Amino acid sequence: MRIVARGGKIAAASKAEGTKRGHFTYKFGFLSLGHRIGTLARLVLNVRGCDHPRISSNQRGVLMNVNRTVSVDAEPYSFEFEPAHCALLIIDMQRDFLEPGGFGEMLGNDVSRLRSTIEPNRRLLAAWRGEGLQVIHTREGHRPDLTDLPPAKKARGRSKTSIGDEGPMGRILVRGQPGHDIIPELYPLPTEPVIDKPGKGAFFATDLHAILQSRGIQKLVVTGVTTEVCVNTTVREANDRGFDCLVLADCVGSYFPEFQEMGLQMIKAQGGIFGWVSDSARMLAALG
Ligand code: C5J
Repeated sequence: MRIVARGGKIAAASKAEGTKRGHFTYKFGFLSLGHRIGTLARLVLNVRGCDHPRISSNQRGVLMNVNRTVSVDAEPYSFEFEPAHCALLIIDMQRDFLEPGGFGEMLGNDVSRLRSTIEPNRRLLAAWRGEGLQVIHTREGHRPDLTDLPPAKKARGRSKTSIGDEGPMGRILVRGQPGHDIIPELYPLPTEPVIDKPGKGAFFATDLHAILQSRGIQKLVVTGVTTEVCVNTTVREANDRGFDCLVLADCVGSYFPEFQEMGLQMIKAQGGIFGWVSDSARMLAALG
């Protein structure tokens, strides 16, 4: 068992098996000394009656101070957040939008423009999960009976094959179909909420707002696709509801380079009219 104090983090790591040093075993019954110290630290740090944990335990058993302030280099100026009150919101990283042979490609789009976001998202997600922080995923799609699909959305585009029809990966943007699911590289953990949204914005006709409020989330780090459609719509909805959003440029993608550029410009313009823009390298550096 080792206890490490590093920067803003309080770390306690213990081996699953009792660790023997000479003849002394640090494991007592079914609780290791590491667990006991972690519990004590939680009690001490929560003594002021905070609703949300002041420390959290990540997947490596590391206890980190999630109430420290993290400052990320961003435009138009630094984005600051307390990890306990900030969630990573990953928008619509679905097979039909990103995979070759899916609905996006069927419409004539170059999916490689979206696929370039997978690796930065994967690294960010691993680091975020590693710190024990909150992750929420969204998927755009509809009920199998299409009762939540507005006729206007169905008709838009005048495409021969549209939402609800049989597509290359099952019925297009219908919940439960293979193409509607999230790509394997970023697949949600069972503990991570998945918001099924019928619209472009993640707040419209969903329980996202209630989830954020119940978890004490005030700030969002937003990634996913597409930059100018569901990412922008969600950031604007969040902004109007009082949330601060940071968008990571290399973790959001568009089929159209000019929309990628302008979609990000529009968020950070006028002193951050909708939010902040940075990238995954600067976020990872800030997480430390
Ligand atoms: C689109 C989305 N582009 N997730 N959906 O239709 O941005």
